[in-house]
Amino acid sequence: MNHALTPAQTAAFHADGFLLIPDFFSAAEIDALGRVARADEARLLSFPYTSRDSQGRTTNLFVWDRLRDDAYSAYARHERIVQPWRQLLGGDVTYFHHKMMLKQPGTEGSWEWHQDYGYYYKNYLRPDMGGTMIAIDPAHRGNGCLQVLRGSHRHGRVDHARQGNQSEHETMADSGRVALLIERCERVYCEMQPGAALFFHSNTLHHSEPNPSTEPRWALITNYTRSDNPPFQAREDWGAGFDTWNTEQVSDAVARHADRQRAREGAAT
Ligand SMILES: O=C(O)CCC(=O)C(=O)O
Repeated sequence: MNHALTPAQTAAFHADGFLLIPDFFSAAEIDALGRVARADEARLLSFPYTSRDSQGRTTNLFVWDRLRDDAYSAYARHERIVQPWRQLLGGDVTYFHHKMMLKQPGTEGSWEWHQDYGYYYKNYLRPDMGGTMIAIDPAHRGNGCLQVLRGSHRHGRVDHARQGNQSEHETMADSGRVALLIERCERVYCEMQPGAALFFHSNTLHHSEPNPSTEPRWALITNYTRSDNPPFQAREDWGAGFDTWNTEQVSDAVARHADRQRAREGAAT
C-alpha cells in the first residue's frame, strides 16, 4: 500500500516543522485503540514516573523504549506512520520509543516549552528525528492540546535546563530564546479529533497547558530516528525488532490485545 504524503504535505512539514492530518486513522481504528487503552487505564496510570512542570505540578504518561506484542507497539510499527517519516526525514528510519500521554481530567501539570531533540541530543548526533501524536480523545484549547511554534525547528537546537521542581528528565528550553521565538513564530493550537495525526520535527518547540476540564485528553506518540543517525549514548538495542506492519497486522495486534484483556478479566471474576 502506498501511504506517501503529497509533495504539498512534505513541503508544509519542512516549512512549519509539523503537519496535522485530520482523520488519519478511521473512527473504527481509533475506537478499538481507545477501548484497549481505557481497559489498561489502571496499569497506564501506575507508571512510576510522572512528569513535573517548573512549578512541580504533575502530568501522567507511560513510556516504552522496546517494542512488544501489544496495541501501542503495533501503532509504532504502522506503515501508515513509518512511510511518511521516511519521506520527511529523507531516508530509512528506525523506532526510538513510544508513549501514552495521559492528561487526566483536572491535570494540573503542563508540559513546558521544549524540543524533543533537547532531550534526544544526549542519544543521537543529528536531529533527524520526529514523532507522531495520534489523538485518542478530542484535544482542544480547553483540555490542554499541544501547542507548537510554526517554523521554530529552523532555528536549531535550544539549550535545555531544569527549572523549579523539575528533574533532569524534565528540562525546558531556555526561556529567553523561547520568548523571542514566540514573538517570531506563530503559535498553533493543535486541536485534534480522535484519529487525527500530528507529525512533528524533533526541533519544533512545543508545549501544552493543564487539563482543567472533566474529560481526559489521551494520545499515543510514536518516535523515530533516521537509521543512519550516529548514536551518541544510545542503547545498542534501540530499535531492535522494528519492522513495519500494515493496517491488517495492526488491527490484528489490537484485537489480540483486547482478547488478552478479556481473558484476564474472565480469570479475575
Ligand atoms: O502530550 C502533551 O501534552 C505533551 C507531549 C510532549 O510534549 C512530548 O511528548 O514531547
